[in-house]
Amino acid sequence: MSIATKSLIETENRLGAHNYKPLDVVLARGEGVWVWDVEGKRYLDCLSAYSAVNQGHCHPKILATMTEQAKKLTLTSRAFRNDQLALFYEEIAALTGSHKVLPMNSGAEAVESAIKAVRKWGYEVKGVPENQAEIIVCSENFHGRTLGIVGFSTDPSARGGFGPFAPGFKIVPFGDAAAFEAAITPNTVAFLVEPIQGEAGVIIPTQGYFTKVRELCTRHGVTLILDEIQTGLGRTGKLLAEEHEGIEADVTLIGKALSGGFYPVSAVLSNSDVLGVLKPGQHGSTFGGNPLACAIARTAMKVLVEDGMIENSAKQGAYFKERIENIRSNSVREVRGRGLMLAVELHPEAGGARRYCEALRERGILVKDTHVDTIRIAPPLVVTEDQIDWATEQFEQVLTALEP
Ligand code: IF1
Repeated sequence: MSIATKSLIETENRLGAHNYKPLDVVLARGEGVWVWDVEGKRYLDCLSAYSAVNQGHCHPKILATMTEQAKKLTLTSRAFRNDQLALFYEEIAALTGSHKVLPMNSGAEAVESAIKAVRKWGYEVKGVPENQAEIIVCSENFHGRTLGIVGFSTDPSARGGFGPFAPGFKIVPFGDAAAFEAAITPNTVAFLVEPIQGEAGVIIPTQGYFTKVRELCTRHGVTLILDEIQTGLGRTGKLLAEEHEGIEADVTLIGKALSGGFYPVSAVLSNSDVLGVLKPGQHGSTFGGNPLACAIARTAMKVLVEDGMIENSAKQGAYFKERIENIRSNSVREVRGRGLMLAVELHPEAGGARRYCEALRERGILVKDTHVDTIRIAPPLVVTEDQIDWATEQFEQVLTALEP
Protein backbone atom coordinates (compact mmCIF):
# COMPACT_ATOMS: atom_id res chain seq x y z
CA MET A 1 0.00 0.00 0.00
CA SER A 2 1.40 3.39 -0.99
CA ILE A 3 1.96 6.24 1.47
CA ALA A 4 -0.77 8.24 -0.29
CA THR A 5 -3.27 5.39 0.19
CA LYS A 6 -2.26 4.92 3.82
CA SER A 7 -2.57 8.60 4.55
CA LEU A 8 -6.10 8.84 3.07
CA ILE A 9 -7.21 5.82 5.07
CA GLU A 10 -5.65 7.18 8.23
CA THR A 11 -7.44 10.53 7.80
CA GLU A 12 -10.77 8.78 7.16
CA ASN A 13 -10.33 6.72 10.28
CA ARG A 14 -9.35 9.71 12.38
CA LEU A 15 -12.10 12.11 11.30
CA GLY A 16 -14.97 9.97 10.08
CA ALA A 17 -17.63 8.19 12.10
CA HIS A 18 -16.73 4.50 12.11
CA ASN A 19 -20.07 3.24 10.82
CA TYR A 20 -18.37 1.32 7.98
CA LYS A 21 -15.50 -1.13 7.68
CA PRO A 22 -14.60 -0.80 4.00
CA LEU A 23 -11.98 -2.80 2.16
CA ASP A 24 -8.75 -0.81 2.18
CA VAL A 25 -8.99 0.22 -1.45
CA VAL A 26 -9.21 3.94 -2.23
CA LEU A 27 -10.94 4.50 -5.55
CA ALA A 28 -10.35 7.51 -7.74
CA ARG A 29 -11.89 6.76 -11.14
CA GLY A 30 -14.51 4.59 -12.79
CA GLU A 31 -15.59 3.66 -16.30
CA GLY A 32 -18.18 0.99 -17.15
CA VAL A 33 -17.50 -2.11 -15.07
CA TRP A 34 -14.02 -0.90 -14.08
CA VAL A 35 -12.74 1.23 -11.23
CA TRP A 36 -9.18 2.39 -10.51
CA ASP A 37 -7.61 3.07 -7.13
CA VAL A 38 -5.34 6.03 -6.36
CA GLU A 39 -2.33 3.88 -7.24
CA GLY A 40 -3.70 3.17 -10.71
CA LYS A 41 -4.64 -0.47 -10.07
CA ARG A 42 -7.74 -1.55 -11.97
CA TYR A 43 -10.60 -3.59 -10.52
CA LEU A 44 -13.75 -5.19 -11.90
CA ASP A 45 -16.52 -3.75 -9.74
CA CYS A 46 -18.75 -6.61 -8.63
CA LEU A 47 -20.80 -4.52 -6.21
CA SER A 48 -21.92 -1.59 -8.37
CA ALA A 49 -22.39 0.60 -5.29
CA TYR A 50 -25.05 -1.81 -4.06
CA SER A 51 -26.75 -1.77 -7.49
CA ALA A 52 -26.79 2.01 -7.88
CA VAL A 53 -24.46 1.94 -10.88
CA ASN A 54 -26.32 -0.66 -12.94
CA GLN A 55 -25.57 1.44 -16.04
CA GLY A 56 -21.82 1.28 -15.36
CA HIS A 57 -19.56 3.91 -13.84
CA CYS A 58 -19.70 7.41 -15.31
CA HIS A 59 -21.98 6.45 -18.18
CA PRO A 60 -21.17 9.04 -20.89
CA LYS A 61 -24.77 9.84 -21.79
CA ILE A 62 -25.84 10.33 -18.18
CA LEU A 63 -22.71 12.40 -17.60
CA ALA A 64 -23.57 14.62 -20.59
CA THR A 65 -27.11 15.14 -19.31
CA MET A 66 -25.84 15.95 -15.85
CA THR A 67 -23.35 18.57 -16.99
CA GLU A 68 -25.79 20.15 -19.46
CA GLN A 69 -28.58 20.35 -16.92
CA ALA A 70 -26.22 21.60 -14.19
CA LYS A 71 -25.32 24.54 -16.42
CA LYS A 72 -29.00 25.42 -16.88
CA LEU A 73 -30.85 24.84 -13.62
CA THR A 74 -30.26 22.56 -10.65
CA LEU A 75 -32.81 23.33 -7.96
CA THR A 76 -36.01 25.32 -7.73
CA SER A 77 -37.69 23.63 -4.75
CA ARG A 78 -41.23 22.45 -5.26
CA ALA A 79 -42.52 25.91 -4.38
CA PHE A 80 -42.11 26.48 -8.12
CA ARG A 81 -42.34 24.15 -11.08
CA ASN A 82 -39.43 23.06 -13.27
CA ASP A 83 -39.36 21.94 -16.89
CA GLN A 84 -37.92 18.46 -16.18
CA LEU A 85 -40.40 17.13 -13.64
CA ALA A 86 -43.36 16.56 -15.97
CA LEU A 87 -41.14 14.75 -18.48
CA PHE A 88 -39.65 12.61 -15.71
CA TYR A 89 -43.18 11.68 -14.54
CA GLU A 90 -44.27 10.87 -18.05
CA GLU A 91 -41.28 8.67 -18.82
CA ILE A 92 -41.17 6.80 -15.52
CA ALA A 93 -44.93 6.19 -15.64
CA ALA A 94 -44.67 4.86 -19.20
CA LEU A 95 -41.69 2.65 -18.32
CA THR A 96 -43.19 1.11 -15.20
CA GLY A 97 -46.91 1.33 -15.93
CA SER A 98 -47.64 3.38 -12.84
CA HIS A 99 -50.21 6.14 -12.52
CA LYS A 100 -48.79 8.36 -9.80
CA VAL A 101 -45.23 9.26 -8.90
CA LEU A 102 -43.69 10.80 -5.79
CA PRO A 103 -40.07 11.86 -6.30
CA MET A 104 -37.68 11.67 -3.35
CA ASN A 105 -33.90 11.34 -2.95
CA SER A 106 -32.61 8.37 -0.97
CA GLY A 107 -34.11 4.90 -0.90
CA ALA A 108 -34.92 5.23 2.79
CA GLU A 109 -36.89 8.39 2.03
CA ALA A 110 -38.95 6.55 -0.56
CA VAL A 111 -39.71 3.84 2.02
CA GLU A 112 -40.64 6.40 4.68
CA SER A 113 -42.81 8.28 2.18
CA ALA A 114 -44.68 5.11 1.23
CA ILE A 115 -45.29 4.32 4.90
CA LYS A 116 -46.72 7.78 5.49
CA ALA A 117 -48.94 7.65 2.41
CA VAL A 118 -50.23 4.16 3.07
CA ARG A 119 -51.12 4.93 6.68
CA LYS A 120 -53.10 7.96 5.57
CA TRP A 121 -54.74 5.85 2.88
CA GLY A 122 -55.66 3.36 5.61
CA TYR A 123 -57.48 6.01 7.63
CA GLU A 124 -59.09 7.92 4.79
CA VAL A 125 -59.91 5.19 2.30
CA LYS A 126 -59.88 1.84 4.11
CA GLY A 127 -61.52 3.23 7.24
CA VAL A 128 -59.00 2.09 9.84
CA PRO A 129 -59.58 3.76 13.26
CA GLU A 130 -57.20 6.61 14.07
CA ASN A 131 -53.65 5.58 14.95
CA GLN A 132 -54.46 1.87 14.56
CA ALA A 133 -52.85 1.26 11.15
CA GLU A 134 -50.66 -1.83 10.98
CA ILE A 135 -47.98 -2.58 8.41
CA ILE A 136 -46.63 -6.08 7.98
CA VAL A 137 -42.93 -6.51 7.17
CA CYS A 138 -40.57 -9.49 6.95
CA SER A 139 -37.84 -10.77 9.20
CA GLU A 140 -34.32 -10.15 7.84
CA ASN A 141 -35.69 -7.18 5.89
CA PHE A 142 -33.51 -4.31 4.73
CA HIS A 143 -35.27 -1.07 3.81
CA GLY A 144 -32.82 1.61 4.96
CA ARG A 145 -31.39 3.34 7.99
CA THR A 146 -33.90 5.90 9.28
CA LEU A 147 -35.41 5.52 12.74
CA GLY A 148 -38.78 4.52 11.33
CA ILE A 149 -37.20 1.80 9.23
CA VAL A 150 -34.64 0.37 11.66
CA GLY A 151 -37.46 0.20 14.20
CA PHE A 152 -38.90 -2.76 12.28
CA SER A 153 -35.57 -4.36 11.38
CA THR A 154 -34.74 -7.74 12.92
CA ASP A 155 -30.99 -7.16 12.61
CA PRO A 156 -29.60 -6.36 16.08
CA SER A 157 -26.75 -4.26 14.68
CA ALA A 158 -29.15 -2.16 12.58
CA ARG A 159 -31.57 -1.41 15.45
CA GLY A 160 -29.69 -2.03 18.70
CA GLY A 161 -29.29 1.08 20.83
CA PHE A 162 -31.43 3.30 18.61
CA GLY A 163 -34.81 2.97 20.31
CA PRO A 164 -37.47 3.90 21.26
CA PHE A 165 -39.15 3.05 17.99
CA ALA A 166 -42.49 3.81 16.38
CA PRO A 167 -45.25 1.22 16.85
CA GLY A 168 -47.48 -0.13 14.08
CA PHE A 169 -45.33 -2.85 12.50
CA LYS A 170 -45.72 -6.62 12.58
CA ILE A 171 -42.94 -8.95 11.52
CA VAL A 172 -43.54 -12.26 9.72
CA PRO A 173 -41.04 -14.73 8.25
CA PHE A 174 -40.06 -13.96 4.62
CA GLY A 175 -41.39 -16.50 2.13
CA ASP A 176 -44.18 -17.80 4.36
CA ALA A 177 -47.55 -16.86 2.89
CA ALA A 178 -49.50 -18.62 5.67
CA ALA A 179 -47.71 -16.56 8.32
CA PHE A 180 -48.49 -13.42 6.34
CA GLU A 181 -52.16 -14.38 6.09
CA ALA A 182 -52.35 -15.06 9.82
CA ALA A 183 -50.91 -11.62 10.60
CA ILE A 184 -53.53 -9.71 8.59
CA THR A 185 -56.18 -7.88 10.65
CA PRO A 186 -58.86 -5.37 9.64
CA ASN A 187 -56.30 -2.67 10.53
CA THR A 188 -53.60 -3.95 8.18
CA VAL A 189 -52.91 -1.25 5.62
CA ALA A 190 -49.86 -2.65 3.86
CA PHE A 191 -47.33 -5.40 3.36
CA LEU A 192 -43.84 -3.98 2.77
CA VAL A 193 -41.45 -6.54 1.29
CA GLU A 194 -38.40 -6.97 -0.95
CA PRO A 195 -38.96 -9.24 -4.00
CA ILE A 196 -35.54 -10.75 -3.25
CA GLN A 197 -33.97 -10.00 0.11
CA GLY A 198 -30.64 -8.32 -0.61
CA GLU A 199 -28.86 -7.63 2.64
CA ALA A 200 -30.15 -10.95 4.01
CA GLY A 201 -27.92 -12.59 1.38
CA VAL A 202 -29.89 -12.65 -1.89
CA ILE A 203 -32.77 -14.77 -0.60
CA ILE A 204 -35.26 -15.76 -3.31
CA PRO A 205 -38.64 -16.98 -2.01
CA THR A 206 -40.14 -20.18 -3.40
CA GLN A 207 -42.15 -19.94 -6.61
CA GLY A 208 -45.76 -19.06 -5.87
CA TYR A 209 -45.10 -17.06 -2.71
CA PHE A 210 -45.75 -13.71 -4.34
CA THR A 211 -48.75 -14.98 -6.28
CA LYS A 212 -50.28 -16.00 -2.95
CA VAL A 213 -49.24 -12.73 -1.32
CA ARG A 214 -50.80 -10.76 -4.18
CA GLU A 215 -54.07 -12.70 -3.82
CA LEU A 216 -54.17 -12.16 -0.05
CA CYS A 217 -53.46 -8.44 -0.37
CA THR A 218 -56.24 -8.03 -2.92
CA ARG A 219 -58.70 -10.09 -0.89
CA HIS A 220 -58.04 -8.20 2.38
CA GLY A 221 -57.59 -4.71 0.95
CA VAL A 222 -53.92 -4.63 1.94
CA THR A 223 -51.59 -2.45 -0.15
CA LEU A 224 -48.69 -4.48 -1.50
CA ILE A 225 -45.55 -2.33 -1.35
CA LEU A 226 -42.58 -3.87 -3.15
CA ASP A 227 -39.21 -2.41 -2.26
CA GLU A 228 -37.44 -2.65 -5.62
CA ILE A 229 -34.75 -0.17 -4.63
CA GLN A 230 -32.13 -2.85 -5.07
CA THR A 231 -33.91 -5.41 -7.29
CA GLY A 232 -35.42 -2.91 -9.70
CA LEU A 233 -34.16 -1.30 -12.91
CA GLY A 234 -32.73 -4.40 -14.52
CA ARG A 235 -30.69 -5.88 -11.70
CA THR A 236 -32.50 -9.23 -11.73
CA GLY A 237 -32.82 -9.46 -15.52
CA LYS A 238 -36.23 -7.78 -15.71
CA LEU A 239 -37.07 -4.10 -15.38
CA LEU A 240 -38.75 -4.93 -12.05
CA ALA A 241 -38.29 -8.16 -10.12
CA GLU A 242 -42.08 -8.46 -9.71
CA GLU A 243 -42.18 -9.55 -13.37
CA HIS A 244 -40.50 -12.84 -12.45
CA GLU A 245 -43.50 -13.57 -10.26
CA GLY A 246 -46.08 -12.38 -12.77
CA ILE A 247 -47.58 -9.95 -10.28
CA GLU A 248 -48.02 -6.21 -9.91
CA ALA A 249 -47.44 -4.30 -6.71
CA ASP A 250 -49.79 -1.51 -5.65
CA VAL A 251 -46.82 0.61 -4.67
CA THR A 252 -43.29 0.17 -6.02
CA LEU A 253 -40.22 1.80 -4.52
CA ILE A 254 -37.21 2.52 -6.68
CA GLY A 255 -33.97 4.37 -6.08
CA LYS A 256 -30.27 3.61 -6.49
CA ALA A 257 -29.91 2.98 -10.27
CA LEU A 258 -32.66 5.48 -11.03
CA SER A 259 -29.76 7.92 -11.38
CA GLY A 260 -27.11 5.47 -12.58
CA GLY A 261 -25.11 6.44 -9.51
CA PHE A 262 -24.78 10.13 -10.36
CA TYR A 263 -27.12 11.57 -7.79
CA PRO A 264 -29.54 10.38 -5.09
CA VAL A 265 -32.89 9.91 -6.83
CA SER A 266 -35.72 7.73 -5.59
CA ALA A 267 -39.42 7.46 -6.27
CA VAL A 268 -42.62 6.03 -4.91
CA LEU A 269 -44.68 4.64 -7.78
CA SER A 270 -48.29 3.93 -7.18
CA ASN A 271 -50.87 2.00 -9.13
CA SER A 272 -53.74 2.47 -6.73
CA ASP A 273 -55.05 5.59 -5.10
CA VAL A 274 -52.48 5.50 -2.29
CA LEU A 275 -50.48 8.56 -3.35
CA GLY A 276 -53.74 10.39 -4.01
CA VAL A 277 -54.23 10.96 -0.26
CA LEU A 278 -51.26 13.33 0.00
CA LYS A 279 -52.44 16.91 -0.11
CA PRO A 280 -50.39 20.14 -0.26
CA GLY A 281 -48.25 20.62 2.82
CA GLN A 282 -48.50 17.03 4.02
CA HIS A 283 -45.27 15.72 2.54
CA GLY A 284 -42.26 17.04 0.67
CA SER A 285 -38.54 17.42 0.24
CA THR A 286 -36.29 20.35 -0.71
CA PHE A 287 -34.42 18.29 -3.31
CA GLY A 288 -37.09 15.78 -4.34
CA GLY A 289 -38.07 16.23 -7.99
CA ASN A 290 -35.41 18.83 -8.71
CA PRO A 291 -34.53 19.45 -12.37
CA LEU A 292 -31.02 18.03 -12.11
CA ALA A 293 -32.31 14.81 -10.52
CA CYS A 294 -35.13 14.52 -13.06
CA ALA A 295 -32.87 15.08 -16.06
CA ILE A 296 -30.34 12.55 -14.79
CA ALA A 297 -33.04 9.97 -14.04
CA ARG A 298 -34.59 10.41 -17.48
CA THR A 299 -31.31 9.56 -19.19
CA ALA A 300 -30.47 6.82 -16.68
CA MET A 301 -33.78 5.07 -17.51
CA LYS A 302 -33.31 5.68 -21.21
CA VAL A 303 -29.87 4.08 -21.47
CA LEU A 304 -30.98 1.13 -19.37
CA VAL A 305 -33.57 0.31 -22.02
CA GLU A 306 -31.89 1.58 -25.19
CA ASP A 307 -28.52 -0.03 -24.52
CA GLY A 308 -30.19 -3.39 -23.80
CA MET A 309 -28.90 -3.55 -20.23
CA ILE A 310 -31.91 -5.42 -18.88
CA GLU A 311 -31.55 -8.22 -21.44
CA ASN A 312 -27.80 -8.27 -20.83
CA SER A 313 -28.45 -8.66 -17.11
CA ALA A 314 -30.62 -11.73 -17.75
CA LYS A 315 -28.18 -13.25 -20.21
CA GLN A 316 -24.89 -12.55 -18.44
CA GLY A 317 -26.44 -13.23 -15.04
CA ALA A 318 -27.41 -16.74 -16.08
CA TYR A 319 -23.96 -17.26 -17.61
CA PHE A 320 -22.09 -15.95 -14.54
CA LYS A 321 -24.19 -18.09 -12.19
CA GLU A 322 -23.53 -21.21 -14.24
CA ARG A 323 -19.78 -20.49 -14.42
CA ILE A 324 -19.56 -20.05 -10.65
CA GLU A 325 -21.68 -23.12 -9.99
CA ASN A 326 -19.14 -25.12 -11.98
CA ILE A 327 -16.25 -24.14 -9.71
CA ARG A 328 -15.25 -27.12 -7.62
CA SER A 329 -14.36 -25.84 -4.15
CA ASN A 330 -15.05 -27.16 -0.66
CA SER A 331 -15.70 -23.57 0.36
CA VAL A 332 -18.91 -23.20 -1.60
CA ARG A 333 -22.22 -24.17 -0.06
CA GLU A 334 -24.61 -22.61 -2.55
CA VAL A 335 -24.78 -20.19 -5.46
CA ARG A 336 -27.97 -18.13 -5.60
CA GLY A 337 -29.34 -15.34 -7.67
CA ARG A 338 -31.39 -13.94 -10.48
CA GLY A 339 -29.99 -11.87 -13.31
CA LEU A 340 -26.88 -10.10 -12.08
CA MET A 341 -27.96 -10.18 -8.43
CA LEU A 342 -25.85 -13.15 -7.34
CA ALA A 343 -24.45 -14.55 -4.13
CA VAL A 344 -22.05 -17.30 -3.20
CA GLU A 345 -22.76 -18.72 0.22
CA LEU A 346 -19.72 -20.33 1.79
CA HIS A 347 -19.67 -23.21 4.25
CA PRO A 348 -19.30 -22.15 7.89
CA GLU A 349 -15.90 -23.93 7.89
CA ALA A 350 -14.68 -21.78 4.99
CA GLY A 351 -13.46 -19.12 7.42
CA GLY A 352 -15.77 -16.23 6.58
CA ALA A 353 -16.44 -14.36 3.36
CA ARG A 354 -14.35 -11.33 4.26
CA ARG A 355 -10.98 -13.03 3.61
CA TYR A 356 -12.25 -14.21 0.21
CA CYS A 357 -13.18 -10.62 -0.60
CA GLU A 358 -9.68 -9.49 0.43
CA ALA A 359 -8.09 -12.16 -1.78
CA LEU A 360 -10.32 -11.23 -4.71
CA ARG A 361 -9.35 -7.61 -4.24
CA GLU A 362 -5.70 -8.66 -4.63
CA ARG A 363 -6.70 -10.28 -7.93
CA GLY A 364 -8.53 -7.20 -9.20
CA ILE A 365 -12.12 -7.93 -8.25
CA LEU A 366 -14.15 -5.87 -5.81
CA VAL A 367 -16.90 -7.77 -4.00
CA LYS A 368 -18.58 -7.40 -0.64
CA ASP A 369 -19.25 -9.94 2.07
CA THR A 370 -22.59 -10.02 3.85
CA HIS A 371 -23.81 -11.99 6.85
CA VAL A 372 -20.34 -13.46 7.55
CA ASP A 373 -20.51 -16.31 5.03
CA THR A 374 -21.95 -14.79 1.86
CA ILE A 375 -20.18 -13.06 -1.02
CA ARG A 376 -22.49 -10.83 -3.01
CA ILE A 377 -21.78 -10.48 -6.75
CA ALA A 378 -23.51 -7.66 -8.63
CA PRO A 379 -21.47 -6.13 -11.47
CA PRO A 380 -22.84 -3.29 -13.61
CA LEU A 381 -25.36 -4.58 -16.17
CA VAL A 382 -22.99 -3.77 -19.04
CA VAL A 383 -20.63 -6.62 -18.09
CA THR A 384 -19.53 -8.82 -21.00
CA GLU A 385 -18.98 -12.57 -21.33
CA ASP A 386 -15.19 -12.07 -21.61
CA GLN A 387 -15.14 -10.08 -18.39
CA ILE A 388 -17.19 -12.81 -16.69
CA ASP A 389 -14.76 -15.46 -17.97
CA TRP A 390 -11.86 -13.53 -16.49
CA ALA A 391 -13.76 -12.94 -13.21
CA THR A 392 -14.63 -16.64 -12.99
CA GLU A 393 -10.91 -17.51 -13.17
CA GLN A 394 -10.23 -15.19 -10.27
CA PHE A 395 -13.09 -16.64 -8.23
CA GLU A 396 -11.87 -20.15 -9.00
CA GLN A 397 -8.32 -19.36 -7.88
CA VAL A 398 -9.48 -17.76 -4.64
CA LEU A 399 -12.20 -20.30 -3.80
CA THR A 400 -9.76 -23.17 -4.25
CA ALA A 401 -6.73 -21.50 -2.66
CA LEU A 402 -8.61 -20.65 0.53
CA GLU A 403 -10.81 -23.75 0.77
CA PRO A 404 -10.79 -25.61 4.06
C1 IF1 B 1 -25.75 0.91 3.38
C2 IF1 B 1 -27.49 -3.79 2.04
C3 IF1 B 1 -27.51 -3.37 -0.30
C4 IF1 B 1 -32.06 -1.44 0.00
C5 IF1 B 1 -33.42 -1.71 -0.09
C6 IF1 B 1 -33.92 0.45 0.70
C7 IF1 B 1 -32.58 0.79 0.82
C8 IF1 B 1 -31.64 -0.18 0.46
C9 IF1 B 1 -33.91 -3.03 -0.57
C10 IF1 B 1 -32.19 2.15 1.32
C11 IF1 B 1 -30.24 0.13 0.62
C12 IF1 B 1 -28.00 -0.42 0.86
C13 IF1 B 1 -27.62 0.69 1.74
C14 IF1 B 1 -26.18 0.38 2.07
C15 IF1 B 1 -26.07 -1.09 2.08
C16 IF1 B 1 -27.09 -1.47 1.08
C17 IF1 B 1 -27.40 -2.86 0.90
F1 IF1 B 1 -26.33 -4.44 2.13
F2 IF1 B 1 -27.71 -3.22 3.17
F3 IF1 B 1 -28.46 -4.64 1.78
F4 IF1 B 1 -27.74 -2.67 -1.31
F5 IF1 B 1 -27.38 -4.63 -0.50
N1 IF1 B 1 -34.31 -0.76 0.28
N2 IF1 B 1 -29.31 -0.69 0.54
O1 IF1 B 1 -31.17 -2.39 -0.32
O2 IF1 B 1 -31.67 2.95 0.31
O3 IF1 B 1 -31.46 5.01 1.70
O4 IF1 B 1 -29.43 3.70 1.19
O5 IF1 B 1 -30.61 4.96 -0.63
O6 IF1 B 1 -24.53 1.10 3.49
O7 IF1 B 1 -26.57 1.11 4.27
P1 IF1 B 1 -30.74 4.23 0.68
